[in-house]
Amino acid sequence: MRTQVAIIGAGPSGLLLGQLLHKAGIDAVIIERQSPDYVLGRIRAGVLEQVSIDLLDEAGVGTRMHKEGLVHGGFELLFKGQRHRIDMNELTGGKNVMVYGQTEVTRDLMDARQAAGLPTIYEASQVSVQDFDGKHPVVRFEKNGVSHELQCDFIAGCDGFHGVCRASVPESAITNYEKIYPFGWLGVLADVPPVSHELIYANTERGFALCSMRSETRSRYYLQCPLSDKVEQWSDDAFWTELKNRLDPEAREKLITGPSIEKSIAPLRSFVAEPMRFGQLFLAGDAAHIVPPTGAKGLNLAASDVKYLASAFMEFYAEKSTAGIDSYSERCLRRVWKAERFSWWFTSLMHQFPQAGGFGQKVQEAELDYLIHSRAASQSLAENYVGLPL
Ligand code: RFL
Ligand code: PHB
Repeated sequence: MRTQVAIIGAGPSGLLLGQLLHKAGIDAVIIERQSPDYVLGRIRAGVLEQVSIDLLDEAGVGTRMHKEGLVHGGFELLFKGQRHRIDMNELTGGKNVMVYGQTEVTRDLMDARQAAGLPTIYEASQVSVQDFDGKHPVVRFEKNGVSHELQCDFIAGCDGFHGVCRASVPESAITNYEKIYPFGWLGVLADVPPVSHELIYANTERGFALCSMRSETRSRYYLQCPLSDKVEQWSDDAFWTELKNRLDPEAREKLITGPSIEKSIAPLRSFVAEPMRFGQLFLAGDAAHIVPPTGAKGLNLAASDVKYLASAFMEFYAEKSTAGIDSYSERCLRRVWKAERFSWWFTSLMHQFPQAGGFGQKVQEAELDYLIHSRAASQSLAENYVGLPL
């Protein structure tokens, strides 16, 4: 088997890259370890920046997003029992975000790929990437017990944080930067109307809470929890009771509860691998970097990597230029580190840290107070939240 670009991973990064390359007439094969249903069953991000919206449009998969996605021009910060609105739209000169779940983005990309008859090999095992330091990289994998070899010009490592691509790079060629947070997020998805029409980020003495949504009838809520907690320890009742404890009186009153349709705990981590290119192997999305979800940047960073990578490959095939390829890592990392900084800062501001004590809580409240009363500070938050320009 031979193709121009072998894409490892059919998450949002891999599927979006595949679609953009297809539009540009570049052949790609996607190799994915899991089944399509497994990929669609992972409940993750929910907020798209304009840059991501534009890219999904460019890939020709934006129709349902524009119909069903919810445009948000602001969000609320809750602290000391009161909510304060950050008017993103006004503070950024008219910019908004779109609330549209990662599951739906993935489904739209999968449908488009299938409709175009493009090759995706699901449930591939023993995937390995080889010879990417020379001109003839190879991907080897097994499918239904049969070994296959895929020859290509380039390998795109879109295989997430636990994938095989980053792990295949010699240790001496890569530098990892990492910060682990001493808590996780317990998330619940439920078919109940959202408590408010905008997102609420809550800093409370009991820990952080987030009220988000997927539609007018489906809510996504999160609670900061100890890393040692297990999902099985959290009944639906216990979740709703704790969420109410972290909300202001009005939201507590309005909150509609119901059976959870998904419940999971995710650890929080900041991580960057540098560089993002190794010969003919390019890392994109979670394969190269992780942000804690507080700023909703993970999926959006994946989208901007893919934009740079797709245009680098287009330049190479259309103009025989390696300029885009050569500057890929540097261009991505400039944006990545800004999103890392923002996600770390917003996480630090909103969560309870075991060691911080009363002093830490007071400093957070002072910063939140500053944030809502200083236009410069709210503007900086809004500008980062809607997404920095490419
Ligand atoms: P993905 O989505 O992890 O997809 C990678 C794909 O690669 C496959 N794979 C392999 N395929 C072949 N061979 C191998 N050896 C392979 N190893 C792995 C995997 O099965 C998978 O299908 O990475 P991608 O495409 O870069 O997309 C990135 C986004 O998924 C990610 O940034 C966000 O979801 C991060 N994230 C969140 N971001 C937000 O903005 N808001 C959130 O609320 C939010 N919640 C989350 C999250 C990430 C989570 N993870 C990764 C644990 C919640 C969780 C639980
Ligand atoms: C979500 O809806 O899953 C979501 C929204 C905003 C975040 C993180 C997660 O900051």
